[in-house]
Amino acid sequence: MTVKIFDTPEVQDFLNAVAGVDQSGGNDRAKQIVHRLVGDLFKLIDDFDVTEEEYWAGVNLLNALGSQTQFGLLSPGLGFDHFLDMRQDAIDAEAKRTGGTPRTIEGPLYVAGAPEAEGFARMDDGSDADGEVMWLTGQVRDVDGTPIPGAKVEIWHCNSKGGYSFFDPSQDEYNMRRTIYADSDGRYTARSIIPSGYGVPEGAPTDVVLKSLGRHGERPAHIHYFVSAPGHQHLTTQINLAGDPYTYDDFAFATREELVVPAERIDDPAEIAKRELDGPFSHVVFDVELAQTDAAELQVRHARPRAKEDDQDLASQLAGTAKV
Ligand code: MBD
Ligand code: FE
Repeated sequence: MTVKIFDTPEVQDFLNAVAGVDQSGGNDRAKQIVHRLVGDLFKLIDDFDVTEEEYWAGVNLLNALGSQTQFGLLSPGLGFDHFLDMRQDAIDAEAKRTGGTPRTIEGPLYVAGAPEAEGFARMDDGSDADGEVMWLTGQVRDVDGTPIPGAKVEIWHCNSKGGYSFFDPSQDEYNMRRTIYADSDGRYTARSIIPSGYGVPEGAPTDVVLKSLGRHGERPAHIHYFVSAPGHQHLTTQINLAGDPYTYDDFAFATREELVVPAERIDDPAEIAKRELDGPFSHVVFDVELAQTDAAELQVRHARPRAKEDDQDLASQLAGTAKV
């Protein structure tokens, strides 16, 4: 087909009308972005001769994604979360805010309001019979190596089946979610279980998109962190456990070399007894370095709809309904 209408004055005028360019009300940035976004899609329809069937199948897919609150899941799958990280890295580099543990994506499964502890917390409720005990510890320091006592370390991860509490209603509230304030030496320690990898639910709209691209929806075993302290840049990151088949093949593109951490199996009875455990465990060490900053807005996590973050906010409540 040779029909190409995008560059005609009729379509360009139409696009301006669609984006409210000729209206006095509304928001200028919204107009500019909608003009660009809709224009790019009009052009794409023209260039690829998108059929009516294809267009309405696309609309249906968007409805399916929305009805299951899966855009927060598709977003990392299509690389948007990592692309935003690449941009933040470049923004930091331009501002000469270098050093510190690298950031990587938050993902859609954080839940605000986890129980708080000082120095040490047990994160799992003991109900996961397949879970192998994990002893997770590290020190929070600034980029000069000085420990940061009282640093706030928020940790969340899934169980041995890949399920996250809250989103997986079979688990207790806040299972494997804790906030630990680092001790006087900047150290935090958690007893938990080794998480398994995560897989996008089979047949879900996100899975449909990935399959159409010949891609899988698997993530390696990983543990999420928010780390913050006054005078330091807030860090959103994750560790990926070494040796997982998906460590370097993450559908969410979150793996960074510096964040791949081994889980070391320990069966020395003295080490077991020291931690008051019943048997062998896996030791995971993750030290964190935070960049310094005086800018208050860089010391806190950016706003985003998050489960239980704000019970007055509908977007926050909606984030908790994700079928993930
Ligand atoms: C996860 O556990 C996750 O961390 C991301 C980014 C996407 C889906 C599930
Ligand atoms: Fe995750």
